[in-house]
Amino acid sequence: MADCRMYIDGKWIGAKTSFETINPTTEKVLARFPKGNEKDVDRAVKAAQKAFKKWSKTPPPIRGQILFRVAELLRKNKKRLGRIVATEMGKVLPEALGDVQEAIDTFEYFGAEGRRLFGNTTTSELKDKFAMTIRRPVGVCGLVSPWNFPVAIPAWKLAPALICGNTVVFKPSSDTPLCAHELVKILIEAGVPPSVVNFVTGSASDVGQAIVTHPEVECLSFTGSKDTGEWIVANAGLKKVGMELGGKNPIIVMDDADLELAVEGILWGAFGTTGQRCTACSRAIVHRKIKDRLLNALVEKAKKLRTGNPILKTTDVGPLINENAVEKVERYVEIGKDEDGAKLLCGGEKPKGTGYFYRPTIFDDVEPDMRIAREEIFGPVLSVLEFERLDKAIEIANNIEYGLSSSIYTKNVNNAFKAIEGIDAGLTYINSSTIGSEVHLPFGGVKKTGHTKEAGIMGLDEFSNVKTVYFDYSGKLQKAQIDD
Ligand code: UN1
Repeated sequence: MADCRMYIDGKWIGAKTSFETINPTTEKVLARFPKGNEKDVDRAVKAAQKAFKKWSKTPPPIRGQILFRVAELLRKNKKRLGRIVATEMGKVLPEALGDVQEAIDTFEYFGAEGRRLFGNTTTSELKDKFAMTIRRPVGVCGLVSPWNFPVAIPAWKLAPALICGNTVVFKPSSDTPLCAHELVKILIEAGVPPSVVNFVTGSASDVGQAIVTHPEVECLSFTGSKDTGEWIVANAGLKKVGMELGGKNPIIVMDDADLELAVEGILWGAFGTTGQRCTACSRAIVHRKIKDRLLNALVEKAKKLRTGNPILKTTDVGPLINENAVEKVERYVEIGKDEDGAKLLCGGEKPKGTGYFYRPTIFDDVEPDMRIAREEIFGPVLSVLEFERLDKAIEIANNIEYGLSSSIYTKNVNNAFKAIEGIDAGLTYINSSTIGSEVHLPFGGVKKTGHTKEAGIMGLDEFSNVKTVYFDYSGKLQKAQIDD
């Protein structure tokens, strides 16, 4: 069993105590990691601060070359890393390889930003005066990442943070430290200078809290639960904070939709990654006229999905991340069964044997105000709701506190545009599922999902400060708003 280390101030180091990362398929220990503490965070922040001076002055195209090398090494190691993702996180191998691919794309995208990092130039009200904006690094960034995209989401944060000239303290989820560890090793091999990236493992209450409250951390980027996000906002003081929190993402299916396509999209959105994406489809809002037909096909296919070892080609749905996740799903299934009127169509149980598995589960006749229609379950549970008019479907879609992803299946272009305009969400897909964003487009939500955009050009905003520059070459005092 691997005994792994943290990476602080350019050195791999251990700690007095450790914790274990578990394979959710076998429930066996995969690796041991140091349980870092406040002191480790402080050393990491000080090291990052020291490294900031040089790194922030390194020309962005040179920083970009290092990011390209990271992408290259990720590509070289894609198969190996994909297997680690599938083993430690539990998503099926093709998706695990996709996770690594998303990281490759991200490092390439932001590597190329080294030759752009555009600001704006504009006019001035006054003569002989020039005005522009430039991007400046923020400083030491604390990156706190989740387990569900254990390579891709750290990449979403690391790549833009580094290209903008920041140095970082990176705390991975304690459920997937091994994936993060492999990524950090690649960053170092690619030539990221010592102390520019510091990697501290340990609990949220020790390491996470110390990062969030550290006075020298200027910027925080967090992806995870709403409750933790709220705690961070309340405790981060005046740091620049980026948040990507939960979702309860709807797919609306109109009576004019291609039903086969809609069924595929719902299955993929609800049960891909075992429902453990912020973008997972957890509500299907279906037109009354076609609901029975759609549900027959959906339930038939959901029943056929095979749970099992994510490495095997014969597996469609891998395990949940840990025992707590299974308990949470079980709790919500009980809530669903107790909610007056909701009908369990399939699933609703744990298959026998080892591993944190749960059968793909569908509830019909769910009403918009039921808890299973409003709260994030983060597992393979789909609630089906019914509507007759599109404006009502949009109202149901919006009847939640989150606003991350959404989708509509329709052949009518007017319906599509009404959904684009009407649904309160950061993403709306037409005739495809709620999952599968691409790295060169902004990703993020509205409402209680948080309002940060990651990825795409807007992904730079989280990790840079815009400076406005006025350049007066008139040689005299000119007064804006006063002089002609
Ligand atoms: C997440 O679940 O937090 O759009 C991220 C998608 C992926 C990213 C999901 N590209 O489903």
